[in-house]
Amino acid sequence: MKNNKTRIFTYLPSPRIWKTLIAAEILKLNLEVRADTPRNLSQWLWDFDAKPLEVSTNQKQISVKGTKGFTNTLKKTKRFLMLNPYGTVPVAFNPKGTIGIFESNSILRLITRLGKNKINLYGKDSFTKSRVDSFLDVSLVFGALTQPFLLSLNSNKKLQKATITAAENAFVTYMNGIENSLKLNRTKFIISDNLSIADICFFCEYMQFTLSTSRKPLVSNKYWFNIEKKHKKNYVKSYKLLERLIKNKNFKKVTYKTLKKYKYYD
Ligand SMILES: N[C@@H](CCC(=O)N[C@@H](CS)C(=O)NCC(=O)O)C(=O)O
Repeated sequence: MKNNKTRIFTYLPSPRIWKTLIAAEILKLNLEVRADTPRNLSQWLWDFDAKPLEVSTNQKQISVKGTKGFTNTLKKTKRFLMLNPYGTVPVAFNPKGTIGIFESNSILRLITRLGKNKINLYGKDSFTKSRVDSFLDVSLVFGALTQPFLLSLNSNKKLQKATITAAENAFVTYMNGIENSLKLNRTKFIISDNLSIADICFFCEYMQFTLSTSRKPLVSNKYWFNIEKKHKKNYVKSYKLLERLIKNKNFKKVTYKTLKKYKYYD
């Protein structure tokens, strides 16, 4: 049977790929998801035809030392790196395996484009779509600036004060913009009174940050504090939006198992 599904390779749970899974749920789009826990993923062949190493055939593989979130050696194929030159997960592939899409926001855009005839989550015209892109871009900047902090919370190396300060500044900058937009435009969602991928991206990027920062660092640290708790009072509208999104049935379907553990659901 011909496979016409978009394929995703990722670790789970991951708020980064939740972006895509939530959009796919809303758009009723079937995806092929190949995934494992972060720990197990280093025992996989990273390829379009990704699979656990023990069942992999004699595919030529390149051993690459993980740099972001993976400390051990990863087995990536040449095809994987041709399709996905930064070598990161999550990654999406067209059904034939000739095009790779990397960066979770770009995968989210892809899914929204594929499902555009069902519900328009992107926006009706070029200006609205580009405004959505603006929010997706600031989310990526926030994610990139806070990644060193999130990774160092789980590391055995000492967390530097400068890393905490950089993450705090990134959180405040990101949240200020979301809050200003909601307050000044008086819209129900970020772009308008309709849900868009800007909201999905905001929800997941926030979750990526808060799920990690709610835990104390592995190695106890005198500079550490809960960044979110310190600033929460300044973001009333943003937290209202997050509360509304968490109750949405499509968000709940994708995130329930993980968020229940963090007491977001009873
Ligand atoms: N901004 C990227 C971040 C992706 C990323 O950093 N992925 C890390 C895992 S957290 C990775 O694939 N690392 C692979 C490696 O270290 O080689 C996104 O949103 O997709």
